[in-house]
Amino acid sequence: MEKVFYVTTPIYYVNAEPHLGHAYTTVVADFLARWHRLDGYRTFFLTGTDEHGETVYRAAQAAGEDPKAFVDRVSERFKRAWDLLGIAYDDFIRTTEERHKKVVQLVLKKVYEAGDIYYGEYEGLYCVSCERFYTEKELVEGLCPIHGRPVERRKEGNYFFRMEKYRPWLQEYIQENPDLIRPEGYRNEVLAMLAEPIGDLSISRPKSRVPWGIPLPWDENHVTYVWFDALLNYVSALGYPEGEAYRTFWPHAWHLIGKDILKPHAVFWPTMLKAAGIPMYRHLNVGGFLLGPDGRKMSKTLGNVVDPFALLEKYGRDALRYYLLREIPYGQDTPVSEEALRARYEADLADDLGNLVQRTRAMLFRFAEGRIPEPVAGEELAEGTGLAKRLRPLVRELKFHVALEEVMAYVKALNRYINEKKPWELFKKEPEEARAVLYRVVEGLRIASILLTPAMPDKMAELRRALGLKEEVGLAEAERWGLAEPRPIPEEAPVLFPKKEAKVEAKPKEEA
Ligand code: ME8
Repeated sequence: MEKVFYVTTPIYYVNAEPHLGHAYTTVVADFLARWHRLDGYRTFFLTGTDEHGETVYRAAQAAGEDPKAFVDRVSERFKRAWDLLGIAYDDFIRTTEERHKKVVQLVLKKVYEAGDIYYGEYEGLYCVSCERFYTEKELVEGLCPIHGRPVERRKEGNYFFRMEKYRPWLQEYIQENPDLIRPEGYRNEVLAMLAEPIGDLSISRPKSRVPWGIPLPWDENHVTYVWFDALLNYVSALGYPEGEAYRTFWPHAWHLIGKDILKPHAVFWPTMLKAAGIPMYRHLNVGGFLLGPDGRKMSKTLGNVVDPFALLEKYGRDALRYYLLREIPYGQDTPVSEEALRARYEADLADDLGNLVQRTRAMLFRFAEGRIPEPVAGEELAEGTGLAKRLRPLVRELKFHVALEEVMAYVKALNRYINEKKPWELFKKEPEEARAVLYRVVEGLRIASILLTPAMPDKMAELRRALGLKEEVGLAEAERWGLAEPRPIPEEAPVLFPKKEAKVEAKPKEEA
């Protein structure tokens, strides 16, 4: 079977600046995309911005800007953040683009003509920040469970999608595909939701109240509800229904989301797909929340966000990427702070990995004439060639923190190997043996650098340059021993992870 991989992030609302929570989900997607590319998969990585809906419209009004000018400006901020983080997406979709609007209208028409959309009156409790209605039961002490804000009682004429009709099908589908929603806790949450009626979904808003959205093809007085619009980005970007990319990648789709948007992705989206005759996605991967300095979900509404731009400037993109992937067990709520980032930086990156490169280079100059020595068999360090095989399932099961821990344990083993073999003593009596030890360490670093590339693409390229290794092309090269060729290493190389001087705390944004 051809190896194909399609990964998506949520498309982010452009009502405020990107923060570390958005960065996290996007870094995970980028890591997965790079990992699969390195492993020979045909890969497509999609991200983008969600630009319609009431929240965005109100944010534009509050900024005193025309909505289109506003979304253009904020969408650029997301692009800029992703550039700074080294996010190598294949496409960036914006829901205000023609290519997307066309698909939303096509799907609406299809579902309408099939009789799954009807007109009715809706009354309920609405959270404007979430862009959704809540039932009494879902509220926490009468407030929105996500934002802790009062909800509004609303009544209006809407078009409805017959979502309830598809509940038995969806229940069965999730039962039969136990790995559809991961980690498992979230799958159980969804099954619990589906154990009771889910009702029909209001999919339109009167234009008189929300003039910012995609008009319904059969009724110009209504615009499409932002979720019915936004979810379709995952297929519109691939050129649904005819596109070659759609046919190739859609059957392999992995969605990455935060748990705040579980219901739209696990309930609305599958029933929409079913009604439109589009096959299901392959996996819904659900991340937990990054918690702010106050221990609550980091969110722009709560004002406790950590600014990724400041951390990027101070620690560099690869250290930030590494920290997020290494520290956060995927799916679990995890506190994040500059202090913890700094601790990882110093221990894992500067002391273990960076220092290993420095001392290896120094010894190559002292004992091997500044060259990679002649290849020799691997001894115990050859176990590094088995790492790729161990990491593949860990990555596919979203255990990134364990995968990175394994590679870093190997890096520690390389340091220990040097300490035990003491090339500086060996060199006096058995210079050949000293060079053999150094060769093994260089090989170990070559292997580790390949495995760490999806997390730290720039630094690992730098590491290979510092050791005179050639650019690697695939994970397969991490599975073979002895590929480092005897040749000179560069005289000069920058320190990979310089130690940081001053200690500064990450502050909530408004204080920064
Ligand atoms: O919900 N911890 O957009 P959004 C971890 N437009 N992840 C976090 C986070 C946190 N504290 N805060 C945000 C929307 N995220 C819709 C999506 S998709 C068709 C439409 C991440 O800007 C996480 O991935 O509110 C979450 O699901 C997403 O940002 C929500 O981004």
